[in-house]
Amino acid sequence: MKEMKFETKVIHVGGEPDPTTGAIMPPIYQTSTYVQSSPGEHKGYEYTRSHNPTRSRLEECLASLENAKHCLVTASGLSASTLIMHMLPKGSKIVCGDDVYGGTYRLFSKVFPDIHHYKFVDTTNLKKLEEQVLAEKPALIWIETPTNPLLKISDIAVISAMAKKIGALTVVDNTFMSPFFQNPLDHGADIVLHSVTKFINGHSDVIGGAMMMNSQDLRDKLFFLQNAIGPAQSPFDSWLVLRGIKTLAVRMKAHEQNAMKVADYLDKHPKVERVVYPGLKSHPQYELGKKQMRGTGGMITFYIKGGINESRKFLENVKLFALAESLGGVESLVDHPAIMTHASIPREVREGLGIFDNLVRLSVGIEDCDDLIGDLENAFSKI
Ligand code: P1T
Repeated sequence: MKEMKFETKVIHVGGEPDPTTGAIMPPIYQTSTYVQSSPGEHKGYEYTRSHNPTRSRLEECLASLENAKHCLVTASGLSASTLIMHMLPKGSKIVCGDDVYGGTYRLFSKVFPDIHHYKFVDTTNLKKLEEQVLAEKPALIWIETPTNPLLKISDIAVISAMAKKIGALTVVDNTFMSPFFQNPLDHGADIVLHSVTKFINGHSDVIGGAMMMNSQDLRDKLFFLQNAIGPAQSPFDSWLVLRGIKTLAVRMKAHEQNAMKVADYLDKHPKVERVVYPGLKSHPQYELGKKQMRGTGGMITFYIKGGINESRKFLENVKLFALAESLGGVESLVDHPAIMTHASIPREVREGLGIFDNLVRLSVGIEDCDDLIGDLENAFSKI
């Protein structure tokens, strides 16, 4: 059969009817363990921390969406990141993008600094990055692209090639684009990581993570650690993601359509200082985005004219946009990175990057766009 298109894979890979009953929806194997006929003789499943048939279906689907040979689904995005860090020999050097999710920054700067050495650098500046990589000789380069929350775009192909030259691994956190808009392994990355909690699940009812890779060796090392350390996703959560993922393609198109209109609206608004959205020509890496992404996604960051008081007024008055951490669900969310998702980054570091008190992040949902813009307009009128 011809290679299936994305819209078909999300529904059919891992979504095959149950062979024993014909049930069109896969069963939830809500079990912790599996019966063995003789010690060590089983049907490939021993214990749900290591394997579960519902999770295996999700892994099969996610691997196909990232054009990967393997996928491991974990209990959260951060637990996937943790496993990658445990895979590196003690004392490894890691070059990490300077603008990453606050929880990733916290993990690297507060949990692992006694084990590894981290350098946070601007991975959009390739010349400077190359100098730093050649000087540091890191074991791993970690990029989020586009970044959370500033939506900076890094060149996956160039950075992966740079890493390969010195024998380093490249990890790309692809959470913001989802596999629908970007496939980092196709550009040379070694591991692609997702917070499944976000667009992949899409319904704000699951926490999960995933790592996709082509190397059997990387897969085996990470699988060993997942089993040994224990952050496995529950069968019910895997089933919910299998359900949510079926609409990933239609949802991503709708997120993008709405986000483009909202970005245009904000761009013209007299109370907005600056809008950052990969679909706006004013985005500093607009051309690179067009080269490595198939779309521009549902995330927008903008600066309100003023400071914390103006931000608070705006955030207290939105109604459809819920003021909450997280992103990527069908419903629109709004976040204040400095106080909420990126609070664990020290103020001077945060402000050095451009995460000020007047920065607002939108996860544009798939509601009617006029209703969303009406909600924003009403909140702006209260400032
Ligand atoms: O929340 P968890 O599933 O553990 O995923 C962590 C994570 C990893 N990578 C990126 C790019 C992320 O945005 C996140 C989680 N982010 C939020 C909760 C947030 O509101 O930004």
